[in-house]
Amino acid sequence: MKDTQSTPDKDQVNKLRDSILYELKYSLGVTLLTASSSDVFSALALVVRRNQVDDYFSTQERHYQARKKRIYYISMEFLIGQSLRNNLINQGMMEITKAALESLGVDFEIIVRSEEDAALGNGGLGRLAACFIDSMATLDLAGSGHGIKYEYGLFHQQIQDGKQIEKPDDWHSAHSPWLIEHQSQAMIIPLYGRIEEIKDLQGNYNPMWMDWKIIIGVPHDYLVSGYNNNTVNSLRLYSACASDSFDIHIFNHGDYLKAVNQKIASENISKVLYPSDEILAGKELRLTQEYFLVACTLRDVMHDFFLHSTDLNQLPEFVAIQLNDTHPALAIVELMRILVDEHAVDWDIAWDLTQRTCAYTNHTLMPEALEKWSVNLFELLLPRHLQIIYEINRRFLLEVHRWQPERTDLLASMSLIEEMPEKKVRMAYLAIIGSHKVNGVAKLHSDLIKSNLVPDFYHLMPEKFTNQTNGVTPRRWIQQANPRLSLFLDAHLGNEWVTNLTLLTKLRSLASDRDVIAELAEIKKFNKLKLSQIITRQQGITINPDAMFDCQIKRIHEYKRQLLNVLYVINLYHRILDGVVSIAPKVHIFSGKAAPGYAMAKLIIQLINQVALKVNNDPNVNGQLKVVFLEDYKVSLAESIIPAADLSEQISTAGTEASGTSNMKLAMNGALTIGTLDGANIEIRDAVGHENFYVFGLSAEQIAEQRSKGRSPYDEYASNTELKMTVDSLISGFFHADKNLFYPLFNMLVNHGDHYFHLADFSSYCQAQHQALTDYNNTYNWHSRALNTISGMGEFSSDRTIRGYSRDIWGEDSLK
Ligand code: 26V
Repeated sequence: MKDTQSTPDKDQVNKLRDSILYELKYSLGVTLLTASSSDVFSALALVVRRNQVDDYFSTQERHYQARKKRIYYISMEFLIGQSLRNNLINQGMMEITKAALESLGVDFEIIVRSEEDAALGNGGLGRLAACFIDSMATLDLAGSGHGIKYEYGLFHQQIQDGKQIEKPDDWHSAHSPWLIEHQSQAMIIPLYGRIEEIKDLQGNYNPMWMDWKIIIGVPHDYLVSGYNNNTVNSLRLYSACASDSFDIHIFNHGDYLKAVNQKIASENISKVLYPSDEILAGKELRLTQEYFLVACTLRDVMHDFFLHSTDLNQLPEFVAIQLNDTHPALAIVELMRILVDEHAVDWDIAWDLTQRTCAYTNHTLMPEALEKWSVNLFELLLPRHLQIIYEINRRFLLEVHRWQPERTDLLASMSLIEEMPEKKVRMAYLAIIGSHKVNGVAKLHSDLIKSNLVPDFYHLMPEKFTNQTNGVTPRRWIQQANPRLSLFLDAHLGNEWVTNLTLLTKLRSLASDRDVIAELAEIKKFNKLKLSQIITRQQGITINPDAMFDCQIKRIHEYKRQLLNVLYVINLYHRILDGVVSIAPKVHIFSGKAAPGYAMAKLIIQLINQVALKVNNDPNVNGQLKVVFLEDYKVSLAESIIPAADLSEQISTAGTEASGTSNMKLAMNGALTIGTLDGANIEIRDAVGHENFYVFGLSAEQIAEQRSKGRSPYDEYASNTELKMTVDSLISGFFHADKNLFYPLFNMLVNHGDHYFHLADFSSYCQAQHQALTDYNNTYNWHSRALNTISGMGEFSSDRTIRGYSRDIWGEDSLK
């Protein structure tokens, strides 16, 4: 069942309609009359899945016959969002489905919107993984994602009295029509236990991992369709299930209730996704999750490999394992254990094979986000793996010594084990030495990895370090999110842009065509009207759709500087009240979640909401300025905000945002950017033209210099009257009766070093904002620049990124 023409074939439509009715009746036990929207969604999804299954088997067979190298993308997070619309687009079923639902008298939009987001990720890192599996399938790579089937995804955010409240996200995965459970492929994962130091028959040291407990991993396949190419790959999500013999001793001793309790505890492993920025120290469950994912994936890796070969020396020819951050870095150790302990491969050979198979992507320079796990915890949970890590480290430090015999300090600073204050395993170092490639996610970030994060590792093995600038899938972020823009692109470029995004450059020749610009302006207006309706529905705030929509949508974090944005809003508000400025109407839209334990980020949310309350209800503002905080940011909400944005806020302190990906999504949809020279912003600015990017603030180099020299935020505050007035209003009672409420923010800025340089960048930010607002008055010119922005964004497709990984890291040559 595929769309072959724009008006779908009647027989095909009827066939699809019958299939939907069949699934409603026989899988869901309802009739059309009694079915809810979510029943119809499930029935339709089952039909779509059936189509995918056929393509899946033929793809697997084809890849197997071609002896293609298999790519295993291991990630603790896959932020999928909704799948129905995406699968209909990629499977070429959109028009038929619309017609079939219409013939049933069912509203297509209502059905699509009734799907719950699969929020198995925190933010950029998880969404990147989701874009990558889409691109791997579209490029017909034999690439699968491997993750955990969390029962609870990222928490839902509610705003009560301006404050964030977290609610559990039970996404009913047990009933998801997209997941195919494979009980018959369940695998046994050992944990805990002890090491018995014994010798084998030849008298060689042969330690045995004994008395372990058992967890069962059950794989679930979520099918991933490529765009219009009949390729279907999979995302394998493993859930943990207790074994009857989880702790055989307790059962044998007859303590039934204790044994059952332990069973329940072991099922907790796949219960919930950890929110990022949570302090992980002592979080045994998180380390267990990481090992569980790695152990299950490697069972699959070895199983698939042995279908092709029994010669383990060929492993790197058939297998590439990509580690999405250090979270799955234990794959390196698990692979060593499998090779050395289970297959008696010589250590040096095993190490060479492991390095040639694995590669590691770093996603952050923030020291607090670098994983370190206590040695004691390792000892308890994974005693054999700890031994292997020690042996890897012993050999590595010998190499360091041979490299720089004089520099004895390196033996401590480069060791996989941090000694003080508590013994810990440095996961990033493990990932670096166990991989043949280490990549950053934007040029600046990749340079900073080499110069600041791990310079000694870089000098020891410079050939390992590379860059792969992030990208996003145009199927979801243009075609699905912005159907009108998509039609506009089809009309002016033909449909090929969907898989060859660099064709967007052809738009440049249209940037002075008044009709084309009017068309683009109309599309933006339509998307803004739609978003205004969502805002009114959710917040009861009315928005002028002609106002400039200024959007900052991402996790709330001090380094991303939502606070800088609010300070500007406060300043603008004061200036409107003072009658100093009369501005074009403007709406500042924020959306994003703060980690539940991150007090400062939560306070920033509260500040945004208090400022919104005051500004939106002040008659003196006269609707010139509105502030909106949209609650419960998620992929599906992003799809509504992004097409409606005029200005994209990418204002992190230079040198802190590894890449950013909302910067790409917003620019592709025609927003101009206001931003710092950070992450991928630098490459975006070069691509879209400097005249379409409002750059401001200190550079990463200047920030580093000021950090080492020392600066005085207090002087910056005291010497700038505009800034002082703005910052003082945090504690004047202007925005909240409790003057002390926002004192921690004031204190952080003025007395506690303003670690993220809000005060230093404030004036330059205000200037850039002012320029953008002035320029917005020239409507034609603005939309013409929006068109130029879109035309420059071709290189930010995740297809380009995946080609880069294939070529430079995976050695997969089918794409050449
Ligand atoms: C840390 C932790 C620690 C606590 C447990 C859960 C958890 C989950 C994630 C993280 C680190 C997150 C790192 C991250 O998301 N980096 C982002 O990666 C994006 C994709 O490369 C990139 O665009 C963003 O700039 C970068 O912040």
